[in-house]
Amino acid sequence: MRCHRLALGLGFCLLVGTALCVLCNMQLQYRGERPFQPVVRTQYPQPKLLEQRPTDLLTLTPWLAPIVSEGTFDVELLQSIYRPLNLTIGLTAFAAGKYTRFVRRFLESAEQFFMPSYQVCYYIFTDDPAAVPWVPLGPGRTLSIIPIQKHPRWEEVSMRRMQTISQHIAQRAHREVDYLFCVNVDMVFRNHWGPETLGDLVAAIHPGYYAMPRQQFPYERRHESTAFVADSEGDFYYGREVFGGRVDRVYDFTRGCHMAILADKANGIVAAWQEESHLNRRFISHKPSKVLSPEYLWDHRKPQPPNLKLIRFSTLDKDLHWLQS
Ligand code: 48C
Repeated sequence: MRCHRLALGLGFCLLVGTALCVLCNMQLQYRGERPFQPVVRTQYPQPKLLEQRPTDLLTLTPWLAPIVSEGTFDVELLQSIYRPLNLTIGLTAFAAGKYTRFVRRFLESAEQFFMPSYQVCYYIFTDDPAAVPWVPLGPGRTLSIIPIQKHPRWEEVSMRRMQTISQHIAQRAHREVDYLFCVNVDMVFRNHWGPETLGDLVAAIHPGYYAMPRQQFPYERRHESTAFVADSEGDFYYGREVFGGRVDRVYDFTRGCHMAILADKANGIVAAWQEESHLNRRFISHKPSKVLSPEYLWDHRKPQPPNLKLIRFSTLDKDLHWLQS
């Protein structure tokens, strides 16, 4: 009798469940969203809770954001999930003054490694459009050269990036891309950079401070600055060379940083590491939903440590003497 009731109950639940699923899908379709798409490739290793990861690096932040490094994701599985979404990824870089000389190498390496087989919009901001070289691009990949004002001091170029990027998103990029990454131009892609990096708000751990206690991070420590960080605060020290996310989230982020920079300016203060200090302050209160390991932001002068399996994006050898002359 009890079994009979149980079977009836289960049958009823199944019926209601199916009806709810159909309704949900109808609602999703009604709102213009696609119902859940099954993953094309079904053969991939089972996730095992008790199995040690083949890496020494932390894989999850205390607020449950993934920390991306080699060995934490399956490239093919991610491709099968993200490729059908037909996403467009933006990539901004600034090339003012002598920094236009880095554009060719930057773009050529991006063509080789950055989101291959995706639609990509490169946005190069420059004060000298004629100096930006023509680089052959793959299908579905475009380059826009966006003129900016000349500034005599590099700190000014660097600081203005938050303002310029937020304005560019509001005016144009929000219509053209789904995700946007903002990176330094005097760097080069050296290995695959794919959909594992996509997230709502993405930060990259600075290669110089990943093994240090937070009290030693070069945060702005003066209370007068809006970038102030107390000794007891901070998660990772993030680099200004790489950040990104969903285009609307990058808008909020860059606009927030720009407002904080303006407030400091009004008080006659420039934060210790300019916009990097503001970026770090903001990532403490607006935590990134995905964190990139230093594989995605490396300093070529440092030897590759054993727990970094590969370097994907790193600084270039530069003639600093010539750049600063
Ligand atoms: O485009 C320029 N021109 C400059 O004269 C100085 C900096 N920049 C942009 O700012 C480049 O996109 C650089 O990658 C970026 C940040 N600059 C630096 O971090 C240099 N090491 C100073």
